[in-house]
Amino acid sequence: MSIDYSEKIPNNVDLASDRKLQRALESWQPNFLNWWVTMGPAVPTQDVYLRTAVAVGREGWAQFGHVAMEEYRWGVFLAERNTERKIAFGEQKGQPVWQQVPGEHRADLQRLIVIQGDTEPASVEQQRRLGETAPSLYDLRNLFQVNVEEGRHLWAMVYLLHAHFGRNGREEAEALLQRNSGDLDSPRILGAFNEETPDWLSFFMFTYFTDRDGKYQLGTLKESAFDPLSRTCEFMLKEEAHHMFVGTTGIDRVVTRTAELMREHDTADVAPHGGISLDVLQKYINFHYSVSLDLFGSERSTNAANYFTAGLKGRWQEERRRDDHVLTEDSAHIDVVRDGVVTTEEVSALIALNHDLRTEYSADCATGVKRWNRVLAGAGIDRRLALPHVGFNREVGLFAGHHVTPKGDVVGPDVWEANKGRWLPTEADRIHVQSLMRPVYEPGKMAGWIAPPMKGINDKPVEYEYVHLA
Ligand code: BYC
Repeated sequence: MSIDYSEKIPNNVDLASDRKLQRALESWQPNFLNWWVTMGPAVPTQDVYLRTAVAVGREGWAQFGHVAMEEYRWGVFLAERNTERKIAFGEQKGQPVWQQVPGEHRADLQRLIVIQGDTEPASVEQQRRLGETAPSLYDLRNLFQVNVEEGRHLWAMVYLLHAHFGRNGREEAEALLQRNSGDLDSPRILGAFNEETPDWLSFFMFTYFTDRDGKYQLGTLKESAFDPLSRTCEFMLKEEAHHMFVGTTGIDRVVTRTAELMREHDTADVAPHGGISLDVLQKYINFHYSVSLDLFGSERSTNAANYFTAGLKGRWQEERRRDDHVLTEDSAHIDVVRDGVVTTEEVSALIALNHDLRTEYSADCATGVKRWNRVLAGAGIDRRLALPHVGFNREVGLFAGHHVTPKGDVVGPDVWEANKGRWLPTEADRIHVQSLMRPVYEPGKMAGWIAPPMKGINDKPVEYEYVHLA
């Protein structure tokens, strides 16, 4: 079914045929719009060149055009239903997927949907003020694109809560607008979503590392036996790809500019020349990667085992795995700290599913680092960037409570304290990065700490007027 934009809430779920649900969502809509105005992008615009979903099929699913933010339309879009779809894993493997929530899995499914839903508006809140210091109109446009789509992903989860979880679901949908990133009394659920995104380097790191957790978590929920959840995640993943593109190419461009400045001035200390040094970039990588690893939960998790066995949450690319998809007989190795060193421990594969997902994620993160190092090599610079050890700076899981260096050595609190400033951004680093954040709003112009992108959006030139400011 195509998307009907003449409706108050554009959708491809035939909302008009369910008056009660339609009314419930229409009564949530003003609260969402109010949240967007108070917590969404702070910079006033006339219009922004945005991608809007117009269909859910493979080809031509989106259209581009300048849109006034007051007229932007968020809607409910699910990937097409496959009536043959069967559960791919767990104890009900091979049975038809569920169109309704089974009573026994109601609480767990609701929890997963609420956690997923909570991250979406959180990221918009974290990024609220970035528009005031965008390095170019191209980047400002990308920020809006990411933000409107995170807003739509919130709609996706709210639709599921309203359509399938009754009064409880409606209450949770309200609560999604009431918790706020960093709020002391009512914070967002997961740690990384209460951290600030105070500057554009943090934004690119966030879209590279934290949005990538989104990709992996959505990938596992796309496998879910609860078909509406699966279909909504499938479509969300389509939109998500651009968010990671923003992160990958954003960091590419910072590395490129840093390399240029290093060569031009023959020094690694590019700060006096308006750049971001490789040392600082490495520290930001260390921070954002470690905080994002915490989002995978504990390496040893009975929750994860139960979700899998019940069919609620699968593995990354479940259907491509060559095993029985039930895993009751399988084992896996996870990293643990024992007797002051990092070692591995054999556990049941089911218990290790968060670890499995995290490992897939880490391998994906490494591809970006390779890219950035190619930029450095191409510029004739010997220094390389690297991901820190998975145990570094962790607050969730088996490494929490241990001090692990970026190289993977377990150290005492004294060594940690003495070296923390070499491994993680210091106040001085953040102040320096902040000092570079000056808005550049002239079409085609770039801030001095970042190289221009290779090309513009949707075949438009880089100097295209992507945003008309108010
Ligand atoms: N912070 O068995 P455990 C995205 C709690 S990002 C605080 O280890 P489980 C996006 C946990 O609740 C993707 N608490 O974990 C990106 C449990 O508490 P209870 C978001 C945490 O349940 C950028 C206890 O610790 N989606 O989309 O297997 C921009 C032990 O839990 C944390 C999802 O996460 C934490 N980090 O796994 C926009 C998918 N981690 O119940 C968007 C849905 C764990 O004992 N969520 N705890 O009191 C899940 O699949 C899982 O709930 C988790 C945790 C992966 C988060």
